Amino acid sequence: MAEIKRTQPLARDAMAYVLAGGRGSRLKELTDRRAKPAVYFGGKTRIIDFALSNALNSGIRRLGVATQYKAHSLIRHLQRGWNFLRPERNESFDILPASQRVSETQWYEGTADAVYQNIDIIEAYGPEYMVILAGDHIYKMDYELMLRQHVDAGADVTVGCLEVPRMEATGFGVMHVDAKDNIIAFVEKPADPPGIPDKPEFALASMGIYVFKTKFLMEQLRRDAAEPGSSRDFGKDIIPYVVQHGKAIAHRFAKSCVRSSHEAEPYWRDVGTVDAYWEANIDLTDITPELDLYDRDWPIWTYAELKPPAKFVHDEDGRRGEAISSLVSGDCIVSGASLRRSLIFTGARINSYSKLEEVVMLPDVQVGRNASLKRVVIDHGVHIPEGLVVGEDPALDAKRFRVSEKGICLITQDMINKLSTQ
Ligand code: ADQ
Ligand code: ADP
Repeated sequence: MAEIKRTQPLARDAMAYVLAGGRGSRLKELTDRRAKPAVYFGGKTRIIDFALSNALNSGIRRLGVATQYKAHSLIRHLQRGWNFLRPERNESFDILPASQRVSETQWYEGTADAVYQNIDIIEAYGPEYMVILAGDHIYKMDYELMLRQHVDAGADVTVGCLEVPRMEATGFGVMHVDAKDNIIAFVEKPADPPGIPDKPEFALASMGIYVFKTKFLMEQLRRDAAEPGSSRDFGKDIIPYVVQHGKAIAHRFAKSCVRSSHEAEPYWRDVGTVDAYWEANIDLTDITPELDLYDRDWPIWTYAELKPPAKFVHDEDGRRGEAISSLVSGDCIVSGASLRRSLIFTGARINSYSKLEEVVMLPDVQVGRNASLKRVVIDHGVHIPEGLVVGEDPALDAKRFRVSEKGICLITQDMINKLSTQ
């Protein structure tokens, strides 16, 4: 009789290691006090919840998060929301701030250093595979399929990739592949990105996510650490080296993206600029958005306080509090104000005669009476004064607030405080 072999998903032997130390400076004041992975997205979640939920939904039960830049808000979120994995079930969750564990330098030098400095912690868990993830993208992906391709191909590294318009690829690692998706060349952030041979207007861009066998990765990190002049970075150092000296393969995002029945196209967004951030959030107000947050097969976990439901009330003059084509989170009160195509995080108070259109409002914002806000992003905890009008006079908006290329206004409390002195 044939022997029955015990098999288990590769994800059970993997650790997901999320790089969450980057600043994300193109998000302007939204990342003045918090790292990009801690920025709110979609009404309840933060950006990092997507990579972590993907790992969890893929079956990975060991998670590590390397933090660095302005990490307090991120660490607080992780501690409150993600600390449920249990060592006695062979699970782990580690927050790994840059802390001079190995080197003399205070910070992680580059993304590879953010793993290298924690080698001992990772090796103590003994995962067979490492799934290295960026903590700053919005997407749903099953990493088990990427692990499977890595193992089946006998690769040294597997790099997640997607097709992007060629001229948008200057901010990515760009690769050349052969017919079997072996990576034959990799250039980090090329000024003139090479196109895909049969699709010259597109380039194959690295998503900044990698699968390695742990043993191989650690060898590479130790080798790189002894390399003078290395910037200790995956995109600049480790990946180009392995492409040249080993077997590197490309894993197409389209193969393992997880889509609900509503989603037409694979969804991946960087949300790295105020315009992209505003647009991706406002897109969620569409009738059938490109990203389905209501997908019960692939839930995006987060930390959320238990709060009372959102409430819409008539004001004392009988004016309706209403929201059309909008997402309104718990603990919000909309009183005699009207909202259209807006996304409101928890704890908002929006008062009479105010009109909001295409507004992304982070938690705990208060809007005074008679305000009129169009195409804006409002930071956490801002108090919008009575009668403030934004989105009607571009020249005036530019004097008072941060206005993006596409004319989206970003409003922070510091900017509001300065209004009274102008
Ligand atoms: P970049 O987008 O430039 O390129 P990078 O700044 O290296 O990304 O950040 C990658 C991830 O690591 C982010 O999640 C960031 O928060 C985090 N990070 C950055 N510096 C860190 C540090 N010192 N410690 C801990 N975490 C840190 C990378 C790749 C490209 C690829 C793009 C895709 O190098 O090849 O195309 O990601 O977005
Ligand atoms: P979150 O990102 O969780 O919404 P906040 O927006 O309240 O948090 O604050 C972001 C970060 O800035 C947190 O780390 C917080 O401790 C810090 N912070 C908040 N207000 C101030 C302030 N007035 N001065 C300095 N740091 C602040």
